[in-house]
This record gives sequence, structure tokens and C-alpha cells, in this order.
Amino acid sequence: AENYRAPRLSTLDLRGTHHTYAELRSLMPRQNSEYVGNAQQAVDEIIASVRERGADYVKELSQRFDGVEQGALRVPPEVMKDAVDSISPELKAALEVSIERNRAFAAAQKPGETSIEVAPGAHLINRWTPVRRVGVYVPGGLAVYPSSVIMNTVPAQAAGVESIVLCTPPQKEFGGLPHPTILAAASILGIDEVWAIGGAQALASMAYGLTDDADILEPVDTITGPGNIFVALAKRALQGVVGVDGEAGTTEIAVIADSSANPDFVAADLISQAEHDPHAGSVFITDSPELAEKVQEAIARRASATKHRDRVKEALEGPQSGIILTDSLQHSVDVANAYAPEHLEVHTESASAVAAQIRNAGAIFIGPYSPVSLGDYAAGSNHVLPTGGTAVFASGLNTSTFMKVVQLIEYSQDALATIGDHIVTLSTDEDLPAHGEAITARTRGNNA
Ligand code: HSO
Ligand code: ZN
Repeated sequence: AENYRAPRLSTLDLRGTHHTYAELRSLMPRQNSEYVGNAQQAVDEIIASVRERGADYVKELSQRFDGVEQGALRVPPEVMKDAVDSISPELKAALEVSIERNRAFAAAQKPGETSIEVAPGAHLINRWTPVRRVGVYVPGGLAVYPSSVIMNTVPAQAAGVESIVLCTPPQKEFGGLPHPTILAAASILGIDEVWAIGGAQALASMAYGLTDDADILEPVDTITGPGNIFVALAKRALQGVVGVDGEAGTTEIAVIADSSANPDFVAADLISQAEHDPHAGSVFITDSPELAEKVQEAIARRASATKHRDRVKEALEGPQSGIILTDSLQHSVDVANAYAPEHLEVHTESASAVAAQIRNAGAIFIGPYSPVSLGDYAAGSNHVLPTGGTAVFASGLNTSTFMKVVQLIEYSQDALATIGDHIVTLSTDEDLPAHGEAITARTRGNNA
């Protein structure tokens, strides 16, 4: 305890500088690129072998990677029923509240049908439809996150997905069954189909389907869920066979603050996400050097006293973390947009107005009483969010992730006649005259 050296974030001083958006992006604190090695080849082999050899091969992998001898891969219904009793009443109550808030927001997010009459008798409809079946992957290694079971499942259910299967690794210490808290969360959510399969083999099984004696894992349409590099590479490889969500990488938090901010709140929140992983990113953006120093002091105090202080220190002192000093609040906003964090907290006067200027963030937490931890567990918002700067183009999980649009077209005879000549002109230009003939067959009346 005595020889713990409190963490101190490095400072990037951007005061008095002018950068383009592209330059700013390249200056942002980032993790060194992830080690991939020969994982790609291993993942390709696993996917091919699951397709070829099915459940027997999956069981071989469970033996090799998870150290378990598996009978049935599907978790039996009686185990699912008992799972809820294995957790404490407090944990059950907390999961239920989280589910309730997430369900409310997910239901409100559900996009509605839109329709338009672009010309008399020319009707168009944009119809949102849920995918039929979803596969959720839940990792089972060091981090067991029942909250992630909620975050992946609730929006799928709100979208109207009929069928959800969950795959999660078999655990040696639970006799080859998945972690009981994961099973309990699934059971509370009404998911009864859980398979004890981990890693790339789980994703391949969900994408292509799997038969294990009498149990059949039907192929899914979309797969979501976090995981290690093997899971991320498997998702990339299976994209196109199934829909996949983004790769939720190591967590990040950025905080924008002006001199009105409470340094202790800021420090607590920067530390909270650093707790996940030594590679987690915590970035503090401010135009107040005095506040920056107070935040450093509060971090030193709090970090020394927290349970995972070694991991926290490594994360806060890594190249992916730091303090960025700016000239003004507007400059801070520009920096935040360039960084495109997974989570952004705004601790300024008129915080909502500042939030309105942010284009790039997975989620924005407004004001001193909306910490990221709230969103991680029970705000009602989703905690599966774009990381690594992908917030410039990607969204966090939401109800529409599990839906797709079908466009409906219905023209009357007159409406088609009115636009017909233009279609013939375009089809002639593209040297596709049969396209035009499909129009003239109707408009010129020579249906011989
Ligand atoms: N902050 C993580 C989610 C999480 N936190 C789960 C606690 N449990 C990524 O948004
Ligand atoms: Zn978290």
C-alpha cells in the first residue's frame, strides 16, 4: 500500500494552436493498435470446422479452451428455471429496475412507419420490420457482465424480434454450465434458449446453425455482443452471412468541463471507466488549467483508495488517456468532436447547449448528476456504444439495430402513365430497353 504511486495524467496543451479537424483527430490520445497476430487464421479455421463437423467439434474446442467435458451444449430448461434463485434478492431487484428503464426507452426508440404520396396516386411507404431471430454473445472470462445481457437483449425484444438465443462459454467452476448470473439475467429477461458455447465457435454456430442430438440451434439473422479479439474477428468474418453490431472495444470516457465543474465528480468518473481495463481511455478536456490541476489532485486521492487501483493507474497513464487544455469552450467542443468518444460527459454551465454542439459521441451525459456509471447500469440508455473513434459513423445499440426497412411502392395506372416517358428515357440512356418496355406494355396499351 505504501509504495503505490498515485496516477498522474499526461497533458496535451492545445492552447494557442489552430488545427483542422483531420489534424485534431490525429492528435487525440489513442490506444496503440491492437495485437492481432495469427488470430485471424485460427478464427477462419474454427468457422470452417464448425460448419463441417458441428457439435462434436464445438465440444472439442470447449475441452481445449474452457477445460470442460460437455454433454449437451444447450443449457437444460430446469437449470434456466433455477438460475434466478441462485442470485441475491438485491441483485435481482437491481436487474429488474435496469430492465424496466431500458425497456421504456427502447420502446420509445422504436421507429414508426412513414408514408408519402409523391404525386397523385403514387404511394410510398417506409416500413420498419424486426429481424426474425437474433443471437447474443456474452463473454464469460474475467468480466462477467449481467448488465450486458440486458443491454443486448432489451432493444431486440422492443424491436419485436420473435426469437433470441444466447451463447456464452461453459465454465469449469460451474461444472461446464455458463456463469449463473448470466443465466439468471437471461431468465429474468424471458430468454430460455441458452447454449454453453464460447468464442468464435459460438458465433459460427449462431450464423450457420448447429445440431446437437435432439437440440437444434437454428441460424440467426443478426448477432450482437462484446468479446475478445477472436470474437471480433469472427464477427468480421461472418458479416454478410448475418448482420453484426459494431465492435465494442475497450471502453472510453471523455469529460468536457469549464471552471464551474466539480473536480471530484470529474475525477471519480474518469477513474470509473479506467477500472474496466488497463487499456481503457480517460480523457479530460478543459479550458481551465486550474480545474485540470484540481482534477489531477482528486484523481490521485481517489485512485489510491480504489480496489482496482493498479489497473486504474495503468489506464490513466497510458497513451490512450490524458488531459487536453484548450483556449475556450468552443475549442473544447471541437476537440471532443475530433476525439469522438464512446461516452462524453458535459460539466459546464448550460450543459445542454454544449451537448447540442456535439456530433460525435456514442452517448452524451449532461450535467453533474448524469455520470457514465448511471448509463452503464440503469439510466435506461444502452451501454453498448461505438469505441475507438467509430462514433463518427456508428451508433450505440438501439431498437433500430434489430430492425430493417422495407420500402413499399404502389402506383395507380394514371400515376405510372404520368412518369412513364421519363422512365423510358432513362432506360434508353442506360441501354436497357426492356426496362422501358415493361412501362410501355402498360401505358401504350398493346398487350397483344
Ligand atoms: N462501461 C462499459 C459497460 C459496463 N460498465 C458494464 C460496467 N459494466 C462499456 O460502455
Ligand atoms: Zn463501465
